[in-house]
Amino acid sequence: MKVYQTNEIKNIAILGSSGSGKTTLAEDMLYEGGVIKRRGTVEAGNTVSDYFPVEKEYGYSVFSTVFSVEWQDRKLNFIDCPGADDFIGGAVSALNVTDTALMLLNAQYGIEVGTINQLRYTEQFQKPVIFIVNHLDNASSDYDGTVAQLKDRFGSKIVQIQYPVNQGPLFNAVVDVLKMKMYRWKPEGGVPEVLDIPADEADKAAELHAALVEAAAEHDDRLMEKFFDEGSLSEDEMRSGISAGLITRGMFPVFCVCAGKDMCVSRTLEFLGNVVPTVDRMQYVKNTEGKEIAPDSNGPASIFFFKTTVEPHIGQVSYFKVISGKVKEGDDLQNADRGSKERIVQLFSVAGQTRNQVSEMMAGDIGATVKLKDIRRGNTLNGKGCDYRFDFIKYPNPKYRRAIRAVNEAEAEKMSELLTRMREEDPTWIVEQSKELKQTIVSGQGEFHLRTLKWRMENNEKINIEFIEPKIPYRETITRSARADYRHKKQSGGAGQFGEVHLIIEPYYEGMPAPDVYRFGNQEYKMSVRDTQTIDLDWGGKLVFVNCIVGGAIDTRFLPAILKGVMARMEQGPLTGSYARDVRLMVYDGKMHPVDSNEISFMLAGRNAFSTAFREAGPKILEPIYDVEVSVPADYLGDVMSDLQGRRAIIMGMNSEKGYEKLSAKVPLKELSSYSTSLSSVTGGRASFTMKFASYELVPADVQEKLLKAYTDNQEDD
Ligand SMILES: Nc1nc2c(ncn2[C@@H]2O[C@H](COP(=O)(O)OP(=O)(O)OP(=O)(O)O)[C@@H](O)[C@H]2O)c(=O)[nH]1
Ligand SMILES: [Mg+2]
Repeated sequence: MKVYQTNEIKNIAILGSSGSGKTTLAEDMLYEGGVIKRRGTVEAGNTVSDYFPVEKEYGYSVFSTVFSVEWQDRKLNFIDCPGADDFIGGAVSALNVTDTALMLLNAQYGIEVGTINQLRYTEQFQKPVIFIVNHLDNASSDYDGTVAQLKDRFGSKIVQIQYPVNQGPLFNAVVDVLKMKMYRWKPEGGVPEVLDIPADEADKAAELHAALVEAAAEHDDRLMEKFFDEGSLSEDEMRSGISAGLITRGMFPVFCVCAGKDMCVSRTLEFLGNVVPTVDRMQYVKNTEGKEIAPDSNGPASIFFFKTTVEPHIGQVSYFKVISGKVKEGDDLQNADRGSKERIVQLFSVAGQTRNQVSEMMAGDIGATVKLKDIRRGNTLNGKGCDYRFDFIKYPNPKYRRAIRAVNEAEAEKMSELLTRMREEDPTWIVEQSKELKQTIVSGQGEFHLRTLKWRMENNEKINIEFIEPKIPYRETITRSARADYRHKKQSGGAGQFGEVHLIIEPYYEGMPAPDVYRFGNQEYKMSVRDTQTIDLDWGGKLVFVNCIVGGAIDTRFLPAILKGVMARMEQGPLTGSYARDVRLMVYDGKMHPVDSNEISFMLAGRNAFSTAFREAGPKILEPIYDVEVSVPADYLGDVMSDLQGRRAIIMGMNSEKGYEKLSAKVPLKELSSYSTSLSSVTGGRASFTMKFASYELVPADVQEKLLKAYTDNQEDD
């Protein structure tokens, strides 16, 4: 492949709901571009994309696939992205290194929840979008209904470049109102006949052509003037107007294809080659210092790695975009994130797992390399005198978690190594060795997501794993003040131990007044504060430890031991062994023994006095509450709401978004364990949700009771 200059390169993400036909379209483009001689099919498992065993097994994309097509002296770099919500990570990475999004729509279903989710990202990243309506050969194909949904959502920005003359199993013709021609295919697809528009289509074509001319003129003052003067534009002028409209997201063109039969794909490639903006015309990325970095091949060399995979017989393949400068084989570069040095041994332009060697790549280009020693996804390699770093890719929060363990304990370590590697390949995996829950927790985007991990572990790596219910990171706290004292005494031969601690505890809250007078029974305790230590607990919340000892009742050198004892109890709360938080504790009295008092004595006395007081202080369990946002078609709203209410959810609000309702609620994590699966079954996969940790709140009394009982039962079993 020749070396392409920045103004000859276009980077395009292929998006759309699962099953909309992205991988099939990619196959057609590779075929039309002469990269492959025969088209594979997803069913046969022989497409260029979807080459991982798990993708062939499941019949849908799990990872994004990079491929390039040379078209009319342009290099079109495509990234075929998974459409399933669970694999959204691939689309998020792709959108951050490409400039234009092709959004496929399945003409049977129109705008789906998957479409809406991905549209949100194109909006968030302000990417130009071209809509491609596919599956036109399907009996229930409804092109006009789909366009109507688009217009309902985007109004006059939706401009048809083509429309199908017929639909369903006999679909074979499209009218293109930019070229003002009709394209007709033989039933098996392939090279179309290019015909004049037949009379019975003339009016509709003319009307849509006029709308296209007007829309194209709108995005360029010079064209607008010409349009007002002459009422028309040339094809090239229309192209430049459309291109301008694309860049500003002022226009969303609509195309038709039948990817299944490779119909109208070469026409789409032609449009991409002619009209879609090249890298140099797009918004520049910003480095971590907020500086805009122009895709200038004469600039300093800087390449950003957005994807890595591990492939049989070659190991890690690292995919990058040349952000600035150029990269050549043999270059020595510095890893800006890890400080290590790397030599670029080989450079490739790729088509799935096929790699074509190239000698050099210019700013804006997307390629791959192998045999790097120490690269991670998100790293940047720079040439001499360049220290750019980039962190512009933000992945969505996880929404499905499970504890994972190797069926065969002996394989636990290998399993952890593999988890680290898989997280490297898919950034939406979060793997946490939880010291608190004593579990390895994997969090991902959904049940499918985890199922693919299991499949890959068992089939590719031959390690059997099982998912178990993850424990909930509960917290404990107190709701009123309490006093307790404890004497630890061991004086039966050998080194004696003696320590006595008197303390008062109360719930801690920000801005509370200094400790003063406390009344328990008919006794009053006046605190005189000597010293206060405020501890930000690793698990959230605070412990405020106040020395109110008077008259040297306890020597200050024993206070750290008392605190240590209290912290031991904070780490393993008296109720259910969960972390405790938000307590203020005043040590106000005690006793020492001149010989037998030592650290261990006061550590134990402190811990036990604290436990006693804690149990007296109206102890409560707190549970993690998450903010959940569900996007659901209006007709499923009722079911989704009652399902949420069955999960102790508090509905916070609702707003409509074009046929979709956006519901926000506060839901206990405990109730969200398999929410993604049940939401999908309640709505037939037509809804999606996000979740984010919000706060810790007291559990209801009945839940507390159940948790206490479960804990005691567990203790007895041990
Ligand atoms: N009838 C018909 N089937 C199609 C067409 N395009 C794709 N398909 C079929 O639809 C199914 C899904 O196609 P894919 O290309 O895997 O869809 P995708 O968008 O990549 O799906 P994900 O990878 O899950 O996001 C496959 O069985 C294809 O053969 C089409 O134009 N007509
Ligand atoms: Mg696919």
